[in-house]
Amino acid sequence: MRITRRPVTVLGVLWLMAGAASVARAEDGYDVWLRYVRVEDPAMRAAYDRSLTTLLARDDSPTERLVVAELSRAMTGLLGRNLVRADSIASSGTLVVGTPARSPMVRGLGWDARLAALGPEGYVIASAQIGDRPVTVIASAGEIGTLHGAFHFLRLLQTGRPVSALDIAERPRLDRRLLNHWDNLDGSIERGYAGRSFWMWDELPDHVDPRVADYARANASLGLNGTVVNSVNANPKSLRRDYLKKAAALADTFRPYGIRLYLAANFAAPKMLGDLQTTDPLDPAVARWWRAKADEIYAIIPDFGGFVVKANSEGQPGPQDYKRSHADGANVLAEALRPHGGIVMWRAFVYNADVDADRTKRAYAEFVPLDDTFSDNVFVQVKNGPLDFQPREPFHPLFGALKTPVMTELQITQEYFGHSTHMVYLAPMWREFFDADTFTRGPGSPVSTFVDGSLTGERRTGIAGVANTGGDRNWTGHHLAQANWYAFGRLAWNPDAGAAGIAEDWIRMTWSREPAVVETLRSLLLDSYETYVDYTMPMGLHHLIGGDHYAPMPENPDPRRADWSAIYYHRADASGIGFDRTPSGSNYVGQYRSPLRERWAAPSTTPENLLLWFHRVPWDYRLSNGRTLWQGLVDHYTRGAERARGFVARWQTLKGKVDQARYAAVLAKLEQQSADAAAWRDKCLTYFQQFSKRAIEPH
Ligand code: GCW
Repeated sequence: MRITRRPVTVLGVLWLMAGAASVARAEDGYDVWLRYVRVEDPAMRAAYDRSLTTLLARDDSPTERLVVAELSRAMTGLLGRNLVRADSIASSGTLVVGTPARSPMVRGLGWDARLAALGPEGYVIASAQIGDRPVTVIASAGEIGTLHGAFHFLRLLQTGRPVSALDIAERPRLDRRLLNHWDNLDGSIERGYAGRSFWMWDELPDHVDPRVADYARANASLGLNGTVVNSVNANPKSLRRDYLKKAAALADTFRPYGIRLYLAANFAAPKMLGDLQTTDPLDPAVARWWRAKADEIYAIIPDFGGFVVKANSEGQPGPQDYKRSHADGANVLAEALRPHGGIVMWRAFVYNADVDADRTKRAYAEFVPLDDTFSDNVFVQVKNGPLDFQPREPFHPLFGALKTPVMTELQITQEYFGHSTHMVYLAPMWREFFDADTFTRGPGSPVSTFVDGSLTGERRTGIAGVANTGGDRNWTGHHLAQANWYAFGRLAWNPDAGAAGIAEDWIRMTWSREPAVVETLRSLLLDSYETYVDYTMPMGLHHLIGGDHYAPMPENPDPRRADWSAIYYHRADASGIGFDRTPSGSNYVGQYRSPLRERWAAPSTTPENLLLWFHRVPWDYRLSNGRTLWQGLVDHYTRGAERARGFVARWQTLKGKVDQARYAAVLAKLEQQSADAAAWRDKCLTYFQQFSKRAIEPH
């Protein structure tokens, strides 16, 4: 390459200065929401300068070093200067960080009981007075809590919030907050749309890619505390000694960030790794194999979290291959992990078209009778809805039904949401899920209270998000899809957090604190979920896709299995459309408690956004707004496609207000989304019109 040096012109200098003052810094999305861009607002600057002069924190342990490094990086970015390190409180504006065990200053505050109540991951961030000096304290019973607290404190600065009169006490509402990676050992990622796996198995354990630490840092900033590094469609090799050593290198990198490593286990591993003739969970040799395997794992990874298992699901081996139950299967692994404190997350994503006329019923039918028979370190891992991460599903009837601890599974990667091409902010959907009333203890028993254990007094709680990250420079393919990783983490910490507030924090940290940017981008994000539902699968339609799970394919008659097709779900013909799940149909509604089962058994008392999920109705069925069902479908599809088109113009108002590189990348994605939305509308309406035989006349 030939490099020519050009003299710097006056114009060039002016341009550079203008650039420095605005947003021209080159951005590629790698820094996610931890960009630490200079605080420009003079009043804010002055306030932060007063509150933050000195840092009193130890850096003798790996986690302490991370805290100090993070604060230093952040202050250098946000304030343009580092804090002065001190070992006593010599000036106003000291930031004190630590645990009572390691910091005499924190111990001296007498907060031990309060900190203990918040647990080793929780923290207090408080303005306090030490001697006659005003200080800010970030304290926790555990070092990981100080890391979480530091990230929370930095969020306040990044989002432009005051830090002078703080009194924050936080503890995670859920105990286990995991990402599940569907990464294969060959580097491919099932349902991954952001490049290849960044674990780089081939290079492990000798070389750990620096991205692994950056990933752990991003997760720690959200308070996540675990990660399953391999796909639930598990290659048994991941349990082989050489792969365990590779996993250990990842675990070592995660550890100071408070993140534990878990693995997906293949149920047939005892056989497939070549040792045994059977994997029958009741065979003593099989139990011995798992015990030895667990002992081996903990010798290599002392804080190993446990196994997630996909068994007897979509062709995966499982205990039913030996006529044993899911509980028999889960328990043999659980007993092996028990002495070491590990858990089993046994997935409830099971269905069997040969048995059920409606596959959504299978998990409940299978697991409710087994409740009470699982070992106490088994969680049943349940997807938010009973089918498979569709744009809109009712909450899975196992929420509120099981006594066995439940691990909630959400999907962050946009398998059914336009992959990494469509902007769909998923927090509003997750909010809808958490807020849904299960009626487990009468009215006012939302899913969130079941998930966090407060409804039943359950202490064993957890949530897993199927990750949307990959080796793409910006991690998630679409710059705006980072918001879903972020939102998942915030909701895992507090499942009552609001979708709008999370979006606003994320925008301020990731894009800009300028009100026009915050407003525009927040409204775009918040509109995106319902818009996506409108132009793809409104009113409770589902699975109108083919093999790639991306393009509209309502005509899809999957020859492999009926319940992988689209026609099986919409059932459109001349008389109407929809899946009858009432007592006169599959009676899936019978799996819910009263009054839901009665309410959802009649079209008139079913929310219209789930109408065709529960009912088969004629094309002229009257909606609450007086339009017919057919007209309603036309309205939804039309509105969705129009809104998606409008996203482009709304985004264009941000030109020059956000950095050019990300601006252009997002614009290109939104243009594609707009075209795809029109295609969805046209494809679905013309397809269904063959049956409805009615005109396409939007309102
Ligand atoms: O969502 C579906 C996906 C499969 C996935 C499966 C599961 C990992 O299409 O790719 O397999 O669910 O959750 O097990």
